[in-house]
Amino acid sequence: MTEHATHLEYYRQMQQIRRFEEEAARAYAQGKIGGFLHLYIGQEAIAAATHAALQKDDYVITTYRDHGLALARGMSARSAMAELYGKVTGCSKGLGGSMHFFDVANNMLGGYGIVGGHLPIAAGTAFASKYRGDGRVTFCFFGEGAASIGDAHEAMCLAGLWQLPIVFICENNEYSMGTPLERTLKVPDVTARAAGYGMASDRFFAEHVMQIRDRLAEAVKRARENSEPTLIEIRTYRFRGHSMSDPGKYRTAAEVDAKKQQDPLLKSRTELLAAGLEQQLAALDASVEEEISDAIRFAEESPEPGPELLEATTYKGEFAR
Ligand SMILES: Cc1ncc(C[n+]2csc(CCOP(=O)(O)OP(=O)(O)O)c2C)c(N)n1
Repeated sequence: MTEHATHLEYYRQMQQIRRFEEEAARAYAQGKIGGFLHLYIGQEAIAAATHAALQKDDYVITTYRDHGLALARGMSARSAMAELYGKVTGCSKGLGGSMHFFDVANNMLGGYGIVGGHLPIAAGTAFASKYRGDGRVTFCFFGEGAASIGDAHEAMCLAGLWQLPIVFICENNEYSMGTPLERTLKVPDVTARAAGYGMASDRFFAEHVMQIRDRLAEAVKRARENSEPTLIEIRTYRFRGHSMSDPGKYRTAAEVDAKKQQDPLLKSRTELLAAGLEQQLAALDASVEEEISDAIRFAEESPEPGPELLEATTYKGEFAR
């Protein structure tokens, strides 16, 4: 594949996530989606780069801000949107909602609402891979607000001690809800901790989808070939509030506008336009619009889960798919 064709593919992925979430936000405002809704808008390049850096059977585990990574791993927009709508056709049969996306077929193992609580689970999947010798790599995402949670420390201690094939990725979007990072971290460099865990580390700003892919690929190689863990901190920014109920009063419009100028999705679009790929971009944009409209239609027309799911999902563990 040429460099342009690859870039176009990543662009489509980022655009799909952006448009999916913009329409989800609209449906939420219309009262069609309940519960929480944490948008990933501004951070899409990390999801697209993740998928590019990983193989199909590698594991991804993340926080409640999970739509982008799920879509990038291959979850259909239909399944994702139906989950937001609480419909039985959703990835978690409409019982989980926005924070609890799960997709066994694509090795996307959640979607967790407890800050930092999923890091030990990720260490567990990486331990299983090492034990089985299956060559899989686990990617575990969390925010800088989770970096000081006890579970995060325990998971990283064990990953370093046992040299697990895992990459811990702190998506530092500068705020934990409304709290800026200088009020949650005495040492703002999260990767300074890697030495204490006996791990390699990397730290960079999310500037371009290709750059992120290449930096992630270095850590994947370390994990896959040598079973060595890595702690990565990616500086990024969310353009929307923490969740839909966040009025965002803790930051100025000027700050958000300045960050939007550095939007990796916008950067890719500008570059692809400069390369003369206007027609290809228009075709991709149109196909994304069609996909998202179809997902909304599908979600709206799907039935809600019924009481027959109660037993199966509570007692028998037949829920996996
Ligand atoms: C153990 C725990 N404490 C508090 C909360 C409430 N809470 C939800 S999100 C959040 C902020 C987390 O920020 P960060 O880790 O930086 O991730 P981001 O939302 O920025 O992606 C908090 C405190 C929670 N869900 N779990």
